[in-house]
Amino acid sequence: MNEGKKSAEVGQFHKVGEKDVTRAIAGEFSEEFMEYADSDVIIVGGGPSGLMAGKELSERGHKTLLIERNNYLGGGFWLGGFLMNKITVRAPAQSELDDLGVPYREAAEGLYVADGPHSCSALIKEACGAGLKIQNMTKFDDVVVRENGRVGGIVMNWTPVDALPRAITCVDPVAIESRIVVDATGHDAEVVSKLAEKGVIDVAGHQSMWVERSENLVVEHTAIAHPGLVVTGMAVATTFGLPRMGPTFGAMLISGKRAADEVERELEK
Ligand code: 48F
Repeated sequence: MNEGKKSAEVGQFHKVGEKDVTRAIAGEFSEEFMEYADSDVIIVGGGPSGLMAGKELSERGHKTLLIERNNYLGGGFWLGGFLMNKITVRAPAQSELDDLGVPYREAAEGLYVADGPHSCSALIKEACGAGLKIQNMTKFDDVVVRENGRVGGIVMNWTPVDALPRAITCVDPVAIESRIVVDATGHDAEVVSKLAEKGVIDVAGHQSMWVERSENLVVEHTAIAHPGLVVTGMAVATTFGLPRMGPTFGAMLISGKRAADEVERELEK
């Protein structure tokens, strides 16, 4: 019998001190933090599009770090809409659920419905399994710029620090570098909007809902938004003034894949 299994069965855990637990966590975290302070790709936002882009890039061997402001990953993928935890995809995107091993049912011709928690956890598992590294509870604050305004990384701070009123604390953020940054922050398109604040880029704002058109358009427009910056998911609709789509997720998953292709083309230059 395997020794670990035997110990757990009899309730005898290995003797380890509190300091060992602390050192294990802090040591592992700082080693990874040091390593990924210089990445091939930084993805901002851990919703369906960011996770899919991260899974693809990691599978293809690119050193990729995903930043997420929340404790949890998944963004809007846990819930479909209106606090009802079923998600939909339109054909042909059910093949993405097949690839993730998620069961679904045909609700109407070409429209498939699946369980939100099952779909979201399967994507997270695949992304982490592919080697994607995650920095959660971390909020994107600003971009790092290089020659000709090219994006060369991000400025970030811990979410709890960022949430504190300035009157209580002022803690400078830190910056990390990458060859490409991906804006996967959903409706707010936070990275693109930060460049817009400085007058570097225009943000059109997304249009009213029109599911028939929006999914195709979001995938088609998934591209470089500015040198060094690729945009994916709902951030594409906000950047380029496309209609929103509501609780259907096929375009988010396929846009994430397309973003990975765009990033790869840039990395090869
Ligand atoms: O919103 P979100 O799920 O974006 P997405 O991948 O998918 C959109 C759909 O969920 C849905 C839809 C179409 O089906 O309309 O809304 O485009 O995930 C965005 C993630 O980015 C994180 C946020 O917490 C969420 O998990 N995020 C947003 N701003 C920041 C951030 C920030 N400043 N720093 C770090 N993470």
